Amino acid sequence: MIENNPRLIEESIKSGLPNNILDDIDSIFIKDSTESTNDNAKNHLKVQKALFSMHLAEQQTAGRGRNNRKWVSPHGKNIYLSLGWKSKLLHSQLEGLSLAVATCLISSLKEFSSKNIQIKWPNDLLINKKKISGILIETSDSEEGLDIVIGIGINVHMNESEGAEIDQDWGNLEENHSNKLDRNKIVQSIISKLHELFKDYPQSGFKKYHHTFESYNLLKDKLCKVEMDRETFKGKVIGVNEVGELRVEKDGEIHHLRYGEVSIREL
Ligand code: BT5
Repeated sequence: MIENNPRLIEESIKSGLPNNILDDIDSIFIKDSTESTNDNAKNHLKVQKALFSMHLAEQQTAGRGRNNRKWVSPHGKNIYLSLGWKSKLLHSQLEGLSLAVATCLISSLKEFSSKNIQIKWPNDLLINKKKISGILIETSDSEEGLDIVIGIGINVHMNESEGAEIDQDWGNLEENHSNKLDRNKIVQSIISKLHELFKDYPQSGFKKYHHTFESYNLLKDKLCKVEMDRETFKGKVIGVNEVGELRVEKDGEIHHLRYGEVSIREL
C-alpha cells in the first residue's frame, strides 16, 4: 500500500476524539475483507450495550445499495463504514433520517475537498454530478427501541479500472489521485458529526437539518422527470419539506414525493 494511504487503524480513528464521544462507542471493528459492513453492524446490535458501534472494512465482497443493488467496494481505496445505533426513534421519525445523515456527511467531507459537494435527493452525494458516496439505512425493532444501521460508502482513491463496472457517473472525494487523504481522519470527522446527530435528531427530527440540506440540494429549482409505480411526469423541484419529502410542482400543483417510492432525474 502507498505510504500516503494508510490502512484503517482503530487508534488513529479514536485519537483526538473527545471523551463524550469515546464513552458512547460500544466497539470498533475493522476487517480486511467482509461481505457487507451493514450486516456486521446488524448482527452486533443484538449484543450491543453502548449507544453506537462502528464497523469498517478495507474491502466488501457483497457491498450493497438500496433494493439490493451492488455497491462496488475494492480493497484499500475507499471507506465502507456502518454504524449500529441503539436509538429511541419512532418509526415516524425515520423519513428524514437519511437526508439528515447526508447533510452531516457533507459538512464533514467539505473539510477534505475544495470541490462543491451536493446531495441528490434523497441521499446520494455528488461532485460535479458524479456520485462519490451513498447511504443505506436499515432498521429493526428491539426490546429497548429501534436498532438502526447507517451504512456509508465513500469513494476516496478508487481508480478507473476498479470502478469500471459502476453503471453511472462516479468520482472520488480526492482530487487527481493525489493520495493525500487519510481515511482514518475522514472517518473520525464523520463520527463526530454523526454523534451529534445521535444526540439531537431524536428531539429535532429533520427540521434542524432542513435549511442546510436545501443549500446542498442538487435538484432544487430544476426541471425533472419523476418516475413512480403507476405514473411518470415532468415537474419542477421546489425543495424538501420538514419531514424530508421532495416537493415537485406540476401544473401549479405541489406533489410530495416520499423516499423509496420514486426515482427522479434532472432533464
Ligand atoms: C446507495 O445505494 O447509494 C447506498 C450505498 C451504501 C454503501 C455502503 S458501504 C458500507 C455499507 N455496507 C454495505 O453493504 N452498504 C453500505 P443506491 O442508491 O441503491 O445506489 C446504488 C447504485 O450506485 C448502483 O446501482 C450503481 O449505479 C452505483 N454505485 C455502485 N457502487 C458505486 C461506487 N463505489 N461509487 C459510486 N456509485 C456506485
